[in-house]
Amino acid sequence: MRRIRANAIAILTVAWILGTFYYLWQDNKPRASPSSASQARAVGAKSRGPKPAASGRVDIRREDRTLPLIVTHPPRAEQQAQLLGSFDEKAYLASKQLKAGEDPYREHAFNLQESDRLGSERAIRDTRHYRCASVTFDPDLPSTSIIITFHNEARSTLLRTIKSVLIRSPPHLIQEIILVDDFSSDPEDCQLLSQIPKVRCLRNERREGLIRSRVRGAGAASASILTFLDSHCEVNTDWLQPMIQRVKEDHTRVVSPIIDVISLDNFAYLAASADLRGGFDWSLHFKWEQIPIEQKMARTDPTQPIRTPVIAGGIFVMDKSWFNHLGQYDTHMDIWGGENFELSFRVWMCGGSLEILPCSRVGHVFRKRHPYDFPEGNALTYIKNTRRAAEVWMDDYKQYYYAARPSAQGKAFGSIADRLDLRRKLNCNSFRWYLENVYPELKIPEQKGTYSLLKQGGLCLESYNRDTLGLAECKSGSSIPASQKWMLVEPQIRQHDLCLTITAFSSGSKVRLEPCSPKESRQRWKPRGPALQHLVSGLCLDSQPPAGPPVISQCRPQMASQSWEPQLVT
Ligand code: LR7
Ligand code: MN
Repeated sequence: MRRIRANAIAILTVAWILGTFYYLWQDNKPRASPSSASQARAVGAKSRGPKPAASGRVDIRREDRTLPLIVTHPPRAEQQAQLLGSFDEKAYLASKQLKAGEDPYREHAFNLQESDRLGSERAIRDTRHYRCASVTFDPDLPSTSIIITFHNEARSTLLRTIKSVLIRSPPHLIQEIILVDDFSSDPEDCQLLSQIPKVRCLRNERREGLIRSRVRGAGAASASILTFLDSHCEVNTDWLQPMIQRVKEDHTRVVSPIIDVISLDNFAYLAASADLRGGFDWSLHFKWEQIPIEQKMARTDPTQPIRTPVIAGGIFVMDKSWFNHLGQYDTHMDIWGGENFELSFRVWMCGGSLEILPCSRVGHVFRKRHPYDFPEGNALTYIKNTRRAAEVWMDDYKQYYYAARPSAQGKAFGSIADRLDLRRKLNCNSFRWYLENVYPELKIPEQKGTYSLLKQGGLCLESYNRDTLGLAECKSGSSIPASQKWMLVEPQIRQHDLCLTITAFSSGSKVRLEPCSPKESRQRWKPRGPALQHLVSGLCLDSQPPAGPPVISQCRPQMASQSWEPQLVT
């Protein structure tokens, strides 16, 4: 009897182990989505990636965690005709090819020869996490107007952008593709493309820059959702549905894809990391940065959106009435730059949110220089645009922008009255709210030359270590130790990145140093006469006469033990 029971337990254990392995294997197995297969069938076979096996299918290594590339035959002639209408693709491309001996980088700051060689479409690797293929979408997603502004874009990259959209999007989701030709030298670059079904072409009478051009495109859009793209992109498998889904669920979301890299040299399509979000430094320079570690740890599902403090700016989806309600763009910004900060601050501060959707991937040709001219000069234009963003949205924090970009001071930026009005009308949050709730990782810079001693008679507040503070004889000149130097940046009292912090909210609680955080209410102080009052508890910094370790106690600013005379250290 005992033996039978032992055998049964052994069999059950083995079955359980095998079952667990099968489950894990299923979960890790790369799967091809039906839509990626049918879509790839419509795509040309000019892949420069790994060679397909006899089945036409290339197996990507498991660690890649992406879907297999499916390379099949180019679309049949009738499919092509349906897609392009009367448009003569060959003639369009042939009339603008690179001439022998010409520098292929000169005109567009990427290798035009390679772009032309690729032609108007090609298969690209599906760079999504394999789990994206099993995400489902509402059957009744609303359609979108695609808006592409361009100034002297190469014909082959522009056409590839458009065709990738037509080929890799469910047709019923594409209401139209609006091209805004920002006064390119050859009006035919745009005009000829409007022979493609769904493609419309608007041409500016003069150079406006991408900001006013996008506003014009958005104004002409007939769909309820706007999708902005740069003019040198290739959209990837099922790029559109995740973005429209998120915006349909909540119209205040503004969403971006992960932006893959198309090499400016050989046009290889390279997967970008899925762990990045948009950030910036105080000079308003955009950068990709790692998702904060706590958020990364909390991400159990790789298909989930990533909250981002700012978007790169060129590729995003936004509800049209929300775009209009929030004030479109600042149309006094010229040519290029800064509009992504202005839009990002505005969206967050005025009740919306920004996210990157990892199941949506769009390739973009990143360049090292601008291939076009700036009528007012590149630097001045960037300063004008970012100054407008800082002046309207950054409140007192704009001082850090000016400190990081001293050349911005005194430069013209026009009137911002209408944008300030807009901010008031929309009843937006403060920049401090944005820093605390959206971008606490952006550290307040230390300002040089603003250290003070905090004097009480001949004694000075000193930190011996993080936990122990006291009063010690004030030093002067070059012998002042760092432990006596305090930076008074309201509401914080700082020593480098440590802040004077109360340990509890009751009278008699000790103070110590803790890493500064704009969210931390135990670090907020305010001068009250000669005293330093903790904002939330209302209690004052007190050295417990005579000269004991400082605590907080009921404010009696006239008392010597609560009097802290700041003395600037030069
Ligand atoms: O005068 C102009 N008129 C235009 O229509 C200048 C440019 N443009 C067009 C241009 O043809 C292109 O289609 O505007 C688009 C953007 O110009 P790019 O490609 O020279 O800009 P970029 O890719 O270097 O810059 C990024 O930041 C810009 C800040 O103003 C814009 O927001 C771009 O859209 C944005 N691109 C992206 O976000 C794609 C990902 C790159 C990153 C990071
Ligand atoms: Mn671009």
